[in-house]
Amino acid sequence: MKIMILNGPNLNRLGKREPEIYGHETLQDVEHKLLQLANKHEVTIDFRQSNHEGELVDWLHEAADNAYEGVVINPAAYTHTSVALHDAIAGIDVPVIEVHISNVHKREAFRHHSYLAPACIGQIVGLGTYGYQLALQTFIQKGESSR
Ligand code: CA2
Repeated sequence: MKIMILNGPNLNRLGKREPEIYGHETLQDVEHKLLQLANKHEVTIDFRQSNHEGELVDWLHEAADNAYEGVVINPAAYTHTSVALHDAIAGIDVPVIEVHISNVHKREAFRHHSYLAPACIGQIVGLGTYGYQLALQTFIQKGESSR
């Protein structure tokens, strides 16, 4: 099983500032934990980050064209702005789970709306970087129960 894990703008800076909101882990730490989980289940993960909206759109298309079984995406600020990412997710057959490290609903009003959520199978919010593990675990379980 192949799962793509996508991270949007500025998440390459995770762990380097605002630890009170996002914690101390870096994106590399997050990837490392996900790899440990994936390896236990013979799952391949493809972990990527981009600061460019179009690149994230291209990767969603790639997930569909290359028969990935799921995508986990933290779209970061594009969550609240991107019709292009909504349309990309709505236009592929691959199930997508949206993850946010922080509880966006406890923050500024502009973070309360997600353009992507209606196109995703689910959303995990406010559980820190553990949200990525929960999302991956969801796809692992889906894969194992469909065998
Ligand atoms: O809580 C989340 O995961 C967010 O997707 C993070 C985005 C924010 O725009 C969303 O509203 C919620 C921000 C990503 C930037 O993250 C940084 C973390 C630490 C240092 C610098 C950037």
